[in-house]
Amino acid sequence: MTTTAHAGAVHRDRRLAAVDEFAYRLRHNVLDMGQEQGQGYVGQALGAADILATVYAEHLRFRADDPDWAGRDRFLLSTGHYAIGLYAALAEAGIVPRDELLTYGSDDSRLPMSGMSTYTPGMEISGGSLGHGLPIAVGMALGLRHQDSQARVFNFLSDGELDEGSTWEAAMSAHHHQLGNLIAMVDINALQADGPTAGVLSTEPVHDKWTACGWRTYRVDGNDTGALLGAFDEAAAGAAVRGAPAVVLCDTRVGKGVPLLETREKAHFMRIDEHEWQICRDQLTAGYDLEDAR
Ligand SMILES: Cc1ncc(C[n+]2csc(CCOP(=O)(O)OP(=O)(O)O)c2C)c(N)n1
Ligand SMILES: [Mg+2]
Repeated sequence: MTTTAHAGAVHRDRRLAAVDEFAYRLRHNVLDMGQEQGQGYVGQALGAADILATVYAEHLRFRADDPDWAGRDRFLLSTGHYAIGLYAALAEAGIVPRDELLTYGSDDSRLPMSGMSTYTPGMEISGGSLGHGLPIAVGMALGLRHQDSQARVFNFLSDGELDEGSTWEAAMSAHHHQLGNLIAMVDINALQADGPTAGVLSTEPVHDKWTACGWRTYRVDGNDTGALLGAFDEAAAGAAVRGAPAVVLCDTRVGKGVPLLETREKAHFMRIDEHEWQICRDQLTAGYDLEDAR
């Protein structure tokens, strides 16, 4: 290996370690918040933790002490029910104080169970009515370009949102307007409220559909941080004020990192018994230590 190649490999290892650490802490935050309510969308947040960690630790430009900084990249959470995952990431990013996470879902908290932009710093939109995130992202990306901004728009969607016609209208218009400042990601956890995605509405071949809409498309194992980092690096490297938008399709596992929850039957909205939370924490920690030892 040449010296330059060696330096590059060391740099990549460091970045990967930062993402893994971020994701691990994020997952613990999710368990802490989930326990406060005893239930919630814990499985999705654990599954999407590696995606959120990759974006927040390595790609998103923001100022933790000034969440409304005009030059920030916008992170749009379409799926309001994933808010618990975003709060966990915002705490690791330094935008929300970690102590505040324990107010999750309680009266007067800035961290309601479904994401509200007026309540939470770093929450750009009030998602939750599925299929609206990408259309809003298109408008924002257009608006930023009109303002000569270099900021990019990141939009997080779920696989259930691919059932929505508005998502595909937005996908086509992003290409039409050549929104190269738009990077979307889809959490393909193969699950929806009514059951497995494949049974509710078959949306495959998803890769081909985005490509046909004119997007630069990447599909990766969404729980493999090396693959995620590579895909987001490429997506971001090709980003431009004008050009093809990019999407990273991420196949994830609900409950990832906590075997007890990975195999849960009712996974969309999980009820977790009081005695199980510590088991979840122990399993998460054991899995991380094992990875570390390899
Ligand atoms: C427009 C709209 N229709 C229906 C719902 C009700 N709903 C809430 S979550 C959800 C499941 C959507 O699929 P996905 O986000 O993939 O589910 P998950 O992976 O979290 O189980 C649905 C249908 C909604 N929030 N918005
Ligand atoms: Mg889903």
